[in-house]
Formats: sequence, structure tokens, C-alpha cells
Amino acid sequence: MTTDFSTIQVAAAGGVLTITLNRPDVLNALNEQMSAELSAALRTAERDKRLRCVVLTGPGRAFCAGQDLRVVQERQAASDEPQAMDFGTLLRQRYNPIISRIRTLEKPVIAAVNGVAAGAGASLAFACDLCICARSAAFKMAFVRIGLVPDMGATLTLLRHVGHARAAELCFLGEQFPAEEALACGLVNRVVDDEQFEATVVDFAARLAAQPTRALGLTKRALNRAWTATLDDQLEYEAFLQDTAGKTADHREGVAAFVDKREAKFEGK
Ligand code: T3D
Repeated sequence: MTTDFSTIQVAAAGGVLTITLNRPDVLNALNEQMSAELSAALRTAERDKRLRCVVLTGPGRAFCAGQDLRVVQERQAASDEPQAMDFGTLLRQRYNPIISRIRTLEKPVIAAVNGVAAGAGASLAFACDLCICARSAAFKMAFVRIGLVPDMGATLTLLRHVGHARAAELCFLGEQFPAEEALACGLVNRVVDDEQFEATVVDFAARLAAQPTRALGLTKRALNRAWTATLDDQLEYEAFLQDTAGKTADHREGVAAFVDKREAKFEGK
């Protein structure tokens, strides 16, 4: 695996790839280099069959503060005309592929939100399959504070998780809200004391990495598809996916373990 990164750190152990956003001076804000490196690390997770779970996290007091605003200001300073800021192209080329990659990666992706997640940092966390937060973590739909629209899928993920009224309030006011509130409105899976955060994430990731990975990947496909499907479509799609799951070695092992009254030993095959 390539570990020659300057804005992220990656570590693989026990089938878990941990990607740590690593620009602590700017609360792990995203720049071009980081988005390219994050994409590359996710590609590694896609390709390497030994990797069965991905954890995305940050060091220190922030998960990710969204787009690096100093870079934005530099870009603005380089041009007199506001129209010259082509955010659409930047999103299409740099950020949207990261979200697509997280959603289509056929392995569970955990956002381990150690601290504040703002703007695109919050979008990144909401795009993951599961979200575990330290109690001191917080979220902020900061886009409105700088006259922008929530992006990287957040208008969709947030709406689905918390409903229209709450999503509109969070996006329109851009106020910071604590992890506990995110838990109460169904945005995240767990909030744990800061001292137990790392151990909880490690345990959670290890449990997911020991699951039948193919079945998890197919389940993720089904959940993605369910966002827009009709019941009839979904019933047919589940039947199609189950055909594949039913032919895996892990399915065979799961049935044998049940009959033998022992723990299944899944190998992700
Ligand atoms: O380019 C495109 O394609 C457009 C896409 C845009 C997507 C977006 O993400 S837009 C939203 C961008 N993000 C924000 O607006 C968040 C800005 N940051 C904050 O609101 C706050 O910093 C936090 C709520 C995240 C944390 O607040 P606090 O009080 O704990 O920390 P702080 O003092 O504000 O920040 C600490 C340092 O990090 C500070 O630097 P300094 O003074 O110590 O040298 C601050 O400037 C820096 N920092 C924080 N966020 C960013 C940042 N530097 C650059 N970019 C940031 N986003």
C-alpha cells in the first residue's frame, strides 16, 4: 500500500484501514492535495481484499473543518471577478468523487468523529455508513456562514437522517451542535466519553472487519439503492443480491457454524 502521503496518514491492521486526515494547524481542512490523497487511500481500500473495514478520523481536536478557506481566499485574490471561482468544477473533480467512493466501497466505512466536523467535514462524516463520536465532538453546517450551499451530498444525507425541518434549521443557521444532539436526532450511531473513544472505534472496526464482507458490501448496495427505489424494485434487487450472497464461502460457513453451534469464522469471501 502507498503510504507516501503528506496530508493524511494511513495504517492497515487486522483488516482495518485507518485513514487519518492530518493537517492539524487548520483543523484538518481539505485542500487539493488532501482530497487527492483521500481518494487514493479509498481506492486502496477498494482494491485490497485483505481490507474489510475503513475508519476515517482526524487527530487532535478536529475531525475536519471543511474546505481550507485560506486556499479559497488565495484563489479569490488571484482573480478580480467573483464569477471566476468555479466551485462546480472543483466539486465535480475533487470532492464529489470522494463521496461516491465512500458510498460505493463495498466495505463498511466508519466516521470516527474525534472533534469538530464543519462544512465539508460534516458532509464527509454523514456520507459514511456509521458514525462514532467522542463526547466532545460537534458538527457545524458552516456553509451558510460563508454564503455557500451545503455540498458533498449533505443536503441529501442530512435530510434523510433528520427530516426536512431539522435539516433546514441546521443548514440555514449554520450553528454548531454537539455530538449528543446528533445522536438524539439519529445522525450518528454512538457517542462515547473521550477517554473511551479510541478503544470503542478499534473494537467497532474489528467487529465489522470480522463480518462476512461480501454480504456487507451487497447490503450496502441495497441500502444505497433503497434511497430511490420503489418496494417492487427493491424486492427484486434484494432477490438478485441474495443470489450472489448465497454463493459465497462465508454464507456456507455461517450456516455450518449455526448447525455446529459454534462461532462463525468469516473470511470475507
Ligand atoms: O472550494 C470549494 O470547492 C468549495 C467547497 C466548500 C465546502 C466547504 O467546506 S465550505 C465550509 C468551510 N468550512 C468552514 O466554513 C468552517 C470554518 N471553521 C470554523 O467554523 C471553525 O474554525 C470551527 C467551528 C471548525 C472550529 O472553531 P474553533 O473556535 O474551535 O477553532 P478556530 O480558532 O476557529 O480555528 C483554529 C485554527 O484553524 C485557526 O487558525 P489559527 O488562527 O490558529 O492560525 C483557523 O483559522 C483554522 N481553521 C479552521 N477552519 C479552517 C481553518 N483554516 C482554513 N480553513 C478552514 N476551513
